[in-house]
Order: sequence, then structure tokens, then C-alpha cells
Amino acid sequence: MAEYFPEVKKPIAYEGPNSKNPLAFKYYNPKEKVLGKTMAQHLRFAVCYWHTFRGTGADMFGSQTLFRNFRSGSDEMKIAEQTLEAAFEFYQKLGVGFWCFHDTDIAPEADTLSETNKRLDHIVSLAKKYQKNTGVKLLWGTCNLFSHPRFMAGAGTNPSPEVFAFATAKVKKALEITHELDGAGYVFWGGREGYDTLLNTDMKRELDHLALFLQMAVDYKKKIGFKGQFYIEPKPKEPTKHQYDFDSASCYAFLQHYKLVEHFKLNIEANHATLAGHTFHHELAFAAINGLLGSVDANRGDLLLGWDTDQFPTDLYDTTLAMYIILKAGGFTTGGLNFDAHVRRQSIDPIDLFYAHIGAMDAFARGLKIAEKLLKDKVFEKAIAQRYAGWNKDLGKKIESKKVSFVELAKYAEEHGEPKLQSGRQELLENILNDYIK
Ligand code: XUL
Ligand code: CO
Repeated sequence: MAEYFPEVKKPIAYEGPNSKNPLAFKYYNPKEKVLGKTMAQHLRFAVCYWHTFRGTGADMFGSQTLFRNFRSGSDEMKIAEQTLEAAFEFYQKLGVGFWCFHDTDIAPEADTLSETNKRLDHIVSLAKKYQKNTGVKLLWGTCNLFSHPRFMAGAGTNPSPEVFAFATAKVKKALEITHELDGAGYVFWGGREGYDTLLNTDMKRELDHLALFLQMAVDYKKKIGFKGQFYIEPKPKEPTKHQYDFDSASCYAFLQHYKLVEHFKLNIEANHATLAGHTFHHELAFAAINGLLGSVDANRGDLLLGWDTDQFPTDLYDTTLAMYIILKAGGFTTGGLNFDAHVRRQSIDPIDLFYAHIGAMDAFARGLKIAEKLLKDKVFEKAIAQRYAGWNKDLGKKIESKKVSFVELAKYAEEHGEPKLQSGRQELLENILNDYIK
């Protein structure tokens, strides 16, 4: 068996916060118990195939900078096999329990659908063996419906029924292979399901078609007995100017309108939240209160740049508040933290892939432990309970029990005059949060 990451001799171990070893975890201790579960069970880390093993470092202004030993040679299928072998070596050395992929990441497309499917079957049979030998599981699979020119005007929302049909064939196969690999979920990210100009777009028809497409996927899932969770991944823009799955709230409205809500949860991505003008915290909280919090694409954007930079998450405020919402919502069931993130164009060494993931895993482990303390001490719960205390007294109770109308309330306001105000205490709460993040 080839070794693709010889710089990392043994699996990355937990050495504690005083360790100076850059190839060790300082905070992520997989077996450590937090609120009754191990850190590994809480965090359910996944490595994504597309950025970590297929990323080239190319951008709009320059070509490939990342050259990997597992991509050497000219036989496309041999490269696909080597890449898969390298990926499982990486998962094991890093110590993650899960992986995620798009169909086109693991096997290159051929000239016909049937030949492409044969290629997928071959790689999936190998992946099945690697999964069995390593214990690494599939968090979710998905279908790339955005890179090939045939999908330039979308897949489920394409103006051509021919392209719509082609897209169903791709998703059908992606569902089958996800099922074959016992995936815990399946993601629909609507890359190119949106529009660039309304001058050429029938928005109503496109939305109706997108719902039809998803309904057919739900039907096919049942037909093949796939029990994994379906997720929609919201993103407001990029590649299209306006993506239909803009944010959690618009996905929720869409799913409700088309009566699909019971079949889907959301896969919330941090950088997509910031592109939508929201915080990651907001998107997670909105999903949680509506029972839609499914899984997370863990990364971060750069607030000075207006695009999806997909950087590795290192911000402790973000990881703390994310884990706070996730714990409050009862923790992950089928979902997990998938690092949909790529190393920078200048981080050209394979070892940088390890540094990136180790740092991100430590940042979430710290977030988890800080969130645990915040919850145990009921820091925000107490402040929020106090702020809304009026709703547990006479007037609040009457309103909430729907026993009063505008008439009684206007009379009450006239009799009682100006309401007494209270401080929102934002600065104090921010200071307390800082005391916990240390
Ligand atoms: C694109 C993105 C995708 C999805 C899966 O911005 O996040 O990689 O996560 O298709
Ligand atoms: Co993503």
C-alpha cells in the first residue's frame, strides 16, 4: 500500500493545551465526556473530498498551485483510485469519523451516463472496502449539478426539460451510491438553481420545477429504502446572482409552500450565512427554532471579501456560539461538522492540510467546552428570562393566552400610561461571554 502523507508518521493525538507540537490536538480529546457524550460523538467531524483532495489552488487570476502526489500520472481512473486511497489515509491519520463527497469528486465523468455510472460503481466498491477497514463513515453524499456546461442554466430549474431529465439521472445515481455507502444523509445544494436576470427568467415556473425535482427525489429515496436525512444547503448568491435557497428563512418558506418540509432539514454553512448578510449564529438559531437544524458546513468567510472564501474555522466566538445553539437544540443526530473549507493558494504543502484541520477541530472542541459552561451556568438563559419576565405576569399571560384584543389592550395602555423601560445589557453580556472564552 502506498503512503501519501509520510510526513505524518502516526495518528494525530491529543496532547493537551500546553503541547507545542503542531501535529497534536490541544483541545480535541475524542474520548473526553462533555454533557454525557464524548467529544467525538458531539462534533462528528467530516473531511470534504472536493476541497481537500481535489482542490488545485487555482483562482480567477491564476492556475494550479497545489500539486499532490496522489494525482500523479495520466490515467484518470488510476488517479481516482489513488486519491481515494490517500483520502482514507488522511481520515485515519487525522482521526475523523466521517467524509463527504460529490459524485464527480470521486470518479471523473465519462462520455455517456452509463459509462460514468460504471466508473462510480467501481470507485464506490473500493470506498466500501475502505469504510469497512477503517470504520470511517459517510456523513453525506451529493451530486454536482453545477460544474458541467450542461448545467449552466441550472438543473431542477433549467429552462430545458432535457436538462431537467439529465439532472434527475445524476441525482438518482448519487442517491443510489450514497445508499450503497450507508450515508447518514444526502445534501441538495442548489448551485446554479437561481437566476442572473429576470429578463430571461420565469421565476414562478422555475420554483415549481425545483419543488417537483425535490419531490421526485423524496419518492425515489422511499423506493430504494434510503433512510438517510435529506438536507438543503442555503446560499444567497454565487454562482448565480440570486440563488433560490437564499438563507434558512427562504428555504423554510419554500419547503412549507411546496409541502416538502417534513422531508428536509438544513445544512447550514458559516460562509453562506455571512454572504446572506447574517451571522452563522443567526442561521443556526433560525434553523433550530423551526426544527430544521440538521448538519453544518464548518468554515468561515472574510468580511472584507464579498465571496465564498471557504476558510478553515478558527474564530472562537463563531465556534462557541455555534456549539451553544447545537447543544441547546439537543446536538447532532444524523448531521455533523463537515469542513467545507480549503487551504489558501499559498499553503502548498500536504502538511498544511493537517494543520488546517487540526486547528479547526481544536477551535470547535474549545467552542464545545465553552458552550457547555455557558449552558451549565445558564448565562444567557437567566438574562433572557429576566428580559421577558413580563410575559409570565398578568398582562403578558393574558396576551399570550389570546384572551384579549386591541380594545382591552388599548384601554390598559391608556390607564397605565408610559411603560417602564429596562436595559438590554448587551455590553455586560458581551463582557461575560469574553470571560468564558479564554
Ligand atoms: C458551495 C458549497 C458546496 C456544497 C455541496 O458553496 O458549499 O460545496 O456544500 O455541494
Ligand atoms: Co457547503
